[in-house]
Amino acid sequence: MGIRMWKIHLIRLFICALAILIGYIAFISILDYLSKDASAHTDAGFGPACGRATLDGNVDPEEWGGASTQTFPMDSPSGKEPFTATLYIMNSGNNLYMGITINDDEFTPVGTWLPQGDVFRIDFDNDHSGALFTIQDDVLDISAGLPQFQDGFIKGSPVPSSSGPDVEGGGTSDGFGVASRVGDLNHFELRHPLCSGDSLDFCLHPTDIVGFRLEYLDAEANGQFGSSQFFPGHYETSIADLVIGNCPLADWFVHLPFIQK
Ligand SMILES: [Ca+2]
Ligand SMILES: [Ca+2]
Ligand SMILES: [Ca+2]
Ligand SMILES: [Ca+2]
Repeated sequence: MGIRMWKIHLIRLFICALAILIGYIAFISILDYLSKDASAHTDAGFGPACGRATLDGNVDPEEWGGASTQTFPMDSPSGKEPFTATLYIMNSGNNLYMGITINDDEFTPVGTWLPQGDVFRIDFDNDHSGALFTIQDDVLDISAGLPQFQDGFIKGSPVPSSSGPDVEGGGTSDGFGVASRVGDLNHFELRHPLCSGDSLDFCLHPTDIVGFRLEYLDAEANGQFGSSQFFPGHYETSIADLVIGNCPLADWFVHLPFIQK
Protein backbone atom coordinates (compact mmCIF):
# COMPACT_ATOMS: atom_id res chain seq x y z
CA MET A 1 0.00 0.00 0.00
CA GLY A 2 1.39 3.35 -0.99
CA ILE A 3 1.85 6.36 1.27
CA ARG A 4 -1.08 8.07 -0.45
CA MET A 5 -3.45 5.17 0.43
CA TRP A 6 -2.20 5.20 4.05
CA LYS A 7 -3.02 8.89 4.27
CA ILE A 8 -6.53 8.28 2.93
CA HIS A 9 -7.05 5.45 5.47
CA LEU A 10 -5.81 7.65 8.30
CA ILE A 11 -8.11 10.50 7.28
CA ARG A 12 -11.09 8.08 7.11
CA LEU A 13 -10.14 6.67 10.51
CA PHE A 14 -9.92 10.18 11.95
CA ILE A 15 -13.33 11.15 10.49
CA CYS A 16 -14.89 7.94 11.89
CA ALA A 17 -13.39 8.58 15.35
CA LEU A 18 -14.61 12.20 15.24
CA ALA A 19 -18.14 11.08 14.25
CA ILE A 20 -18.20 8.52 17.10
CA LEU A 21 -17.01 11.18 19.56
CA ILE A 22 -19.65 13.70 18.43
CA GLY A 23 -22.33 10.99 18.61
CA TYR A 24 -21.23 10.02 22.10
CA ILE A 25 -21.30 13.64 23.33
CA ALA A 26 -24.77 14.15 21.80
CA PHE A 27 -26.01 10.91 23.44
CA ILE A 28 -24.68 11.94 26.87
CA SER A 29 -26.21 15.44 26.49
CA ILE A 30 -29.62 13.98 25.64
CA LEU A 31 -29.43 11.59 28.63
CA ASP A 32 -28.44 14.49 30.91
CA TYR A 33 -31.30 16.64 29.60
CA LEU A 34 -33.83 13.82 30.03
CA SER A 35 -32.65 13.04 33.57
CA LYS A 36 -32.96 16.70 34.58
CA ASP A 37 -36.35 16.98 32.93
CA ALA A 38 -37.55 13.90 34.83
CA SER A 39 -36.45 15.16 38.21
CA ALA A 40 -37.19 18.87 37.84
CA HIS A 41 -40.78 19.98 37.88
CA THR A 42 -42.26 16.60 38.57
CA ASP A 43 -45.90 15.82 38.01
CA ALA A 44 -46.51 17.00 41.59
CA GLY A 45 -48.51 19.87 40.17
CA PHE A 46 -51.00 22.10 41.94
CA GLY A 47 -53.59 23.59 39.63
CA PRO A 48 -55.10 27.03 39.77
CA ALA A 49 -57.49 27.34 42.73
CA CYS A 50 -59.27 30.35 44.19
CA GLY A 51 -59.89 30.92 47.88
CA ARG A 52 -58.75 32.52 51.10
CA ALA A 53 -58.50 31.20 54.64
CA THR A 54 -58.57 32.48 58.18
CA LEU A 55 -55.01 32.09 59.41
CA ASP A 56 -55.53 30.76 62.92
CA GLY A 57 -53.33 27.62 62.83
CA ASN A 58 -56.28 25.33 62.13
CA VAL A 59 -56.40 24.00 58.57
CA ASP A 60 -60.16 23.62 58.48
CA PRO A 61 -61.04 21.41 55.45
CA GLU A 62 -64.12 23.55 54.86
CA GLU A 63 -62.24 26.84 54.49
CA TRP A 64 -59.61 25.09 52.32
CA GLY A 65 -62.30 23.22 50.35
CA GLY A 66 -61.57 25.11 47.12
CA ALA A 67 -57.80 24.58 47.31
CA SER A 68 -55.69 22.37 45.08
CA THR A 69 -54.79 19.55 47.50
CA GLN A 70 -52.49 16.55 47.70
CA THR A 71 -51.59 14.07 50.47
CA PHE A 72 -48.17 12.43 50.21
CA PRO A 73 -45.38 10.76 52.17
CA MET A 74 -42.44 13.09 52.69
CA ASP A 75 -39.05 12.10 51.26
CA SER A 76 -36.82 11.25 54.23
CA PRO A 77 -33.24 10.84 52.97
CA SER A 78 -31.88 10.10 56.47
CA GLY A 79 -33.95 6.91 56.61
CA LYS A 80 -36.20 8.10 59.46
CA GLU A 81 -39.85 7.13 59.15
CA PRO A 82 -41.35 9.51 56.58
CA PHE A 83 -44.13 11.78 57.79
CA THR A 84 -47.35 12.06 55.81
CA ALA A 85 -48.39 15.59 54.90
CA THR A 86 -51.35 17.20 53.19
CA LEU A 87 -50.72 20.43 51.29
CA TYR A 88 -53.48 22.88 50.34
CA ILE A 89 -52.77 25.75 47.92
CA MET A 90 -55.05 28.50 46.62
CA ASN A 91 -54.90 32.20 45.91
CA SER A 92 -57.07 35.27 46.22
CA GLY A 93 -56.64 38.22 43.89
CA ASN A 94 -53.70 39.43 45.96
CA ASN A 95 -52.29 36.62 48.07
CA LEU A 96 -51.03 33.05 47.84
CA TYR A 97 -52.40 30.84 50.64
CA MET A 98 -50.75 27.60 51.75
CA GLY A 99 -52.02 25.21 54.43
CA ILE A 100 -50.12 22.11 55.56
CA THR A 101 -50.89 19.33 58.03
CA ILE A 102 -48.29 16.74 59.05
CA ASN A 103 -48.39 13.74 61.38
CA ASP A 104 -45.38 14.71 63.49
CA ASP A 105 -45.79 13.09 66.92
CA GLU A 106 -45.31 16.36 68.77
CA PHE A 107 -45.47 20.11 68.24
CA THR A 108 -42.11 21.44 69.37
CA PRO A 109 -41.82 25.26 69.62
CA VAL A 110 -38.19 25.35 70.82
CA GLY A 111 -35.21 23.25 69.81
CA THR A 112 -31.49 23.17 70.44
CA TRP A 113 -30.52 23.26 66.79
CA LEU A 114 -33.86 24.63 65.60
CA PRO A 115 -34.57 27.77 67.68
CA GLN A 116 -38.19 27.95 66.46
CA GLY A 117 -38.69 24.18 66.79
CA ASP A 118 -40.60 22.36 64.06
CA VAL A 119 -40.47 24.37 60.85
CA PHE A 120 -41.54 24.13 57.24
CA ARG A 121 -39.17 25.90 54.87
CA ILE A 122 -40.66 26.58 51.44
CA ASP A 123 -38.15 27.37 48.70
CA PHE A 124 -39.54 28.93 45.54
CA ASP A 125 -38.07 28.74 42.05
CA ASN A 126 -39.28 32.27 41.22
CA ASP A 127 -38.62 32.15 37.48
CA HIS A 128 -39.50 28.46 37.02
CA SER A 129 -36.02 27.77 35.67
CA GLY A 130 -35.77 24.29 37.19
CA ALA A 131 -33.14 25.27 39.75
CA LEU A 132 -33.54 26.16 43.41
CA PHE A 133 -31.33 28.55 45.37
CA THR A 134 -30.93 31.31 42.83
CA ILE A 135 -29.85 34.48 44.66
CA GLN A 136 -32.92 36.46 45.84
CA ASP A 137 -35.37 33.58 45.25
CA ASP A 138 -38.27 33.73 47.71
CA VAL A 139 -38.12 31.56 50.87
CA LEU A 140 -40.94 31.30 53.42
CA ASP A 141 -40.59 29.76 56.88
CA ILE A 142 -43.55 28.74 59.05
CA SER A 143 -42.61 27.40 62.47
CA ALA A 144 -44.09 26.09 65.70
CA GLY A 145 -42.14 28.66 67.77
CA LEU A 146 -42.32 32.45 67.62
CA PRO A 147 -42.05 34.32 65.34
CA GLN A 148 -44.05 31.76 63.45
CA PHE A 149 -43.74 33.37 60.00
CA GLN A 150 -40.63 34.61 58.20
CA ASP A 151 -40.49 36.12 54.72
CA GLY A 152 -36.96 35.38 53.51
CA PHE A 153 -34.73 35.14 50.47
CA ILE A 154 -31.76 33.15 49.20
CA LYS A 155 -28.52 34.84 50.21
CA GLY A 156 -26.36 32.17 48.58
CA SER A 157 -23.48 32.53 51.00
CA PRO A 158 -21.85 30.69 52.72
CA VAL A 159 -23.64 27.81 50.98
CA PRO A 160 -26.00 27.98 48.00
CA SER A 161 -29.10 27.31 50.08
CA SER A 162 -28.45 29.78 52.92
CA SER A 163 -31.32 32.18 53.48
CA GLY A 164 -32.14 35.17 55.65
CA PRO A 165 -35.09 37.42 56.44
CA ASP A 166 -35.96 40.00 53.74
CA VAL A 167 -35.64 42.81 56.29
CA GLU A 168 -31.93 41.99 56.66
CA GLY A 169 -31.44 42.18 52.89
CA GLY A 170 -33.05 45.60 52.42
CA GLY A 171 -36.53 44.17 51.74
CA THR A 172 -39.79 44.05 53.63
CA SER A 173 -41.55 41.28 55.53
CA ASP A 174 -44.68 40.45 53.56
CA GLY A 175 -47.26 37.95 54.69
CA PHE A 176 -48.46 36.19 57.80
CA GLY A 177 -48.63 32.68 59.20
CA VAL A 178 -49.77 30.69 62.23
CA ALA A 179 -49.03 27.12 63.35
CA SER A 180 -50.54 24.96 66.10
CA ARG A 181 -51.26 21.42 67.25
CA VAL A 182 -54.70 20.19 66.23
CA GLY A 183 -55.59 16.67 67.32
CA ASP A 184 -52.64 14.44 66.40
CA LEU A 185 -51.37 16.67 63.59
CA ASN A 186 -49.28 19.83 63.33
CA HIS A 187 -51.10 22.49 61.31
CA PHE A 188 -49.43 25.37 59.43
CA GLU A 189 -51.20 28.19 57.56
CA LEU A 190 -49.68 31.15 55.75
CA ARG A 191 -50.27 33.76 53.14
CA HIS A 192 -47.79 35.76 51.04
CA PRO A 193 -48.52 38.46 48.44
CA LEU A 194 -48.55 37.33 44.82
CA CYS A 195 -46.65 40.48 43.92
CA SER A 196 -45.53 42.60 46.87
CA GLY A 197 -43.21 44.83 44.87
CA ASP A 198 -40.29 43.73 47.05
CA SER A 199 -37.36 42.53 44.90
CA LEU A 200 -36.80 39.76 47.46
CA ASP A 201 -40.26 38.28 46.71
CA PHE A 202 -41.72 36.65 43.62
CA CYS A 203 -44.19 38.58 41.45
CA LEU A 204 -46.86 36.27 40.08
CA HIS A 205 -49.87 36.86 37.85
CA PRO A 206 -52.82 34.64 36.85
CA THR A 207 -51.69 31.56 34.83
CA ASP A 208 -48.05 32.04 35.89
CA ILE A 209 -46.31 28.87 37.04
CA VAL A 210 -43.91 28.92 39.96
CA GLY A 211 -41.84 26.02 41.29
CA PHE A 212 -41.41 25.16 44.95
CA ARG A 213 -40.00 22.57 47.33
CA LEU A 214 -41.09 21.88 50.92
CA GLU A 215 -38.61 20.98 53.64
CA TYR A 216 -39.83 19.97 57.10
CA LEU A 217 -37.27 20.20 59.88
CA ASP A 218 -38.46 18.20 62.85
CA ALA A 219 -37.48 19.07 66.40
CA GLU A 220 -38.04 16.30 68.93
CA ALA A 221 -39.79 16.85 72.30
CA ASN A 222 -36.38 17.05 74.03
CA GLY A 223 -35.25 19.75 71.62
CA GLN A 224 -32.92 17.49 69.67
CA PHE A 225 -32.99 17.48 65.88
CA GLY A 226 -35.16 14.68 64.49
CA SER A 227 -34.91 14.69 60.71
CA SER A 228 -35.18 16.78 57.58
CA GLN A 229 -37.90 15.65 55.17
CA PHE A 230 -38.86 16.94 51.74
CA PHE A 231 -41.57 17.22 49.08
CA PRO A 232 -41.48 16.39 46.22
CA GLY A 233 -37.91 15.18 46.89
CA HIS A 234 -34.66 16.18 48.52
CA TYR A 235 -32.67 17.03 45.38
CA GLU A 236 -32.16 20.63 44.28
CA THR A 237 -34.05 19.71 41.11
CA SER A 238 -36.98 18.20 43.06
CA ILE A 239 -39.49 20.94 42.38
CA ALA A 240 -43.29 20.88 42.34
CA ASP A 241 -45.27 23.23 40.12
CA LEU A 242 -47.96 25.66 41.14
CA VAL A 243 -50.26 27.46 38.69
CA ILE A 244 -51.67 30.80 39.82
CA GLY A 245 -55.43 31.13 39.46
CA ASN A 246 -57.26 34.09 37.97
CA CYS A 247 -59.12 34.95 41.15
CA PRO A 248 -60.93 38.25 41.59
CA LEU A 249 -61.24 37.70 45.35
CA ALA A 250 -60.50 40.51 47.74
CA ASP A 251 -58.82 39.48 51.01
CA TRP A 252 -60.08 40.05 54.46
CA PHE A 253 -57.71 39.46 57.30
CA VAL A 254 -58.82 38.02 60.61
CA HIS A 255 -55.87 37.61 62.95
CA LEU A 256 -56.97 35.46 65.84
CA PRO A 257 -54.79 35.30 68.95
CA PHE A 258 -52.33 32.40 68.98
CA ILE A 259 -53.57 29.60 71.21
CA GLN A 260 -51.31 26.62 71.81
CA LYS A 261 -53.43 23.49 71.75
CA1 LIG B 1 -57.65 28.29 59.40
CA1 LIG C 1 -40.65 40.46 51.14
CA1 LIG D 1 -39.05 37.07 50.33
CA1 LIG E 1 -41.69 17.79 66.24
